[in-house]
Amino acid sequence: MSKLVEINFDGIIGPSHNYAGLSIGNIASSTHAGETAYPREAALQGIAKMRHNLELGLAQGFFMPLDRPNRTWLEALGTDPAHAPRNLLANAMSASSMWAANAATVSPMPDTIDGRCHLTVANLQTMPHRSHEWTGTLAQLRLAFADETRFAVHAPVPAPFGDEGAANHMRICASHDSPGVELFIYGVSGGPFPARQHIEASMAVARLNEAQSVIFAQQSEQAIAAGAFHNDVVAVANEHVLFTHEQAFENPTSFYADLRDQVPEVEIVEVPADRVSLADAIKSYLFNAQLVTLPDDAGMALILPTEAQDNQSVWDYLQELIAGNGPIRRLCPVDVRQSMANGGGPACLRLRVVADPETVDQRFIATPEKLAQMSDIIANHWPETINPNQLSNVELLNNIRVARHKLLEACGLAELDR
Ligand code: SUG
Repeated sequence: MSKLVEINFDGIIGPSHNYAGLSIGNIASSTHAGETAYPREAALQGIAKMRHNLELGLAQGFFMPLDRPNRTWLEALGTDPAHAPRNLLANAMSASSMWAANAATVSPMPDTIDGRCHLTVANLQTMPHRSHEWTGTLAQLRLAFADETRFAVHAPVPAPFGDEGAANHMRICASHDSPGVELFIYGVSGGPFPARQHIEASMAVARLNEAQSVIFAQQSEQAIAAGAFHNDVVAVANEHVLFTHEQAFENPTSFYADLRDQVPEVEIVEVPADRVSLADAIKSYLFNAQLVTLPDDAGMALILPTEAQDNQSVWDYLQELIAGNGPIRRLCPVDVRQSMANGGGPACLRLRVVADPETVDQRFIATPEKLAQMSDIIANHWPETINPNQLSNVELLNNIRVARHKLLEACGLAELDR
């Protein structure tokens, strides 16, 4: 019998991780532009998060880093790593596929018309460095979810309709294995910053994914302008709980009313702006937590970045939250500082797929042994540091390629090497 559980697939932080400041509207990315990055430490932080989640009794998967620099993309632009202008090379080098929440939008079996789990790969077309991720992501998802009796993997919706995947999508349901209402959060305007998720794309994804119950809600302009370039920076949902900042949505009253109408048991935990300002929410990434259901009826936990602990008003609020009688019972800070410095918290690093783990290609499912093996490869082959002014260094480019290849081979996934 099939057992549907939530599996978190984390993007392994690739050996080309660097801070080139490519994401306008992402304050962390702009703030850390030009700094030296630590790819080895970054990837080991990611592995430690996965290990932590396995130890909590959660199902865990992973995706491989993509081949960077993306030579095919540079070739289509009439150049190559040796000749590309600095800015193009930086765009080709980004390890941004680590943020698997942007890989695809997932509508699991209980939500869909044909009873299959649908995944639509995101086009990420607003940001040049992310716009060429989808080819590698599509190839990988087609491998991981190859069983067409249970999964349907769709190519991205076409430009110019921007789609950022699961970072702008949530699902509210009684339990993971029961039918849910899918929430598609789009942006219209972000003041000085782009609204990356377009409503046309959200609607197309809902159709492709055959989602039966849907609500489309607008992300607040104020939130995007304050640096919430994705909705998952200001809201997160798990089963019947929506944990959100007061200023996340443009019309919260009508959105909450729709939601309560469709799912009467929904519990909305709204954090008031006078307790945690939008600025503190974005700096601490408290909503970019993984809100998970712990096994053995232990309630829900927030797997948060340690930055949330460092912020007094955020941490005070969270202490009160778990002391109360609400559904969130436990706080688990994790150190993903290398990813955070590029605007990616614990929730950005994972794609949630509700499925029976046995129906997924086992090469993508984590075990403690595999994580240990991956840690060894990372410790031995990932560059220790990368500064963005080194990106054209031939030896570095070669090391990055070899490092990824070693990981693919160890995981039996060398066929992903193009
Ligand atoms: O798209 N940062 C990513 C962070 C994505 C976070 N994901 C979610 N919120 N789900 C982005 O802005 C920085 C790259 C650079 O500057 O080199 C970057 O792409």
